[in-house]
Amino acid sequence: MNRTLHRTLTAPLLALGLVALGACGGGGDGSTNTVPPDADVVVRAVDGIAWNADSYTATAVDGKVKIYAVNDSGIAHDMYIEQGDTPVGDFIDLPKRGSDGALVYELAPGEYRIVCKIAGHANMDSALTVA
Ligand SMILES: [Cu+2]
Repeated sequence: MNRTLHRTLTAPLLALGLVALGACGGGGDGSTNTVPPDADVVVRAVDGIAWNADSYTATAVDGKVKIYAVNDSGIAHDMYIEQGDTPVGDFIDLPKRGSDGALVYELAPGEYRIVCKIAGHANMDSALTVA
């Protein structure tokens, strides 16, 4: 079912591959999107309606945490930071494979959640611990 998607991705992935080779040590697996070097947290939506980790950690700098999110899966997602059930700041829209975005959140040290609010995606609920 993803045949068209794969075909449209091949060319850009090949082009990006050259760039990514020079920037190893970033995220390891996943897409070849360029991760902002100053990102404190990298969150990847992966196949299986999941984030790529159950928990993430970050150290706030001046109360701020920069979160980069990228869609490495074949379906749409969005990424919200919540404290309890309360959204914090804006969300990052990840409508298709390769979609990405970065936002700076003002987060006091504590426990947060990284969630996707798309119907049926309740599994995408990971912990974010900010020190
Ligand atoms: Cu999702």
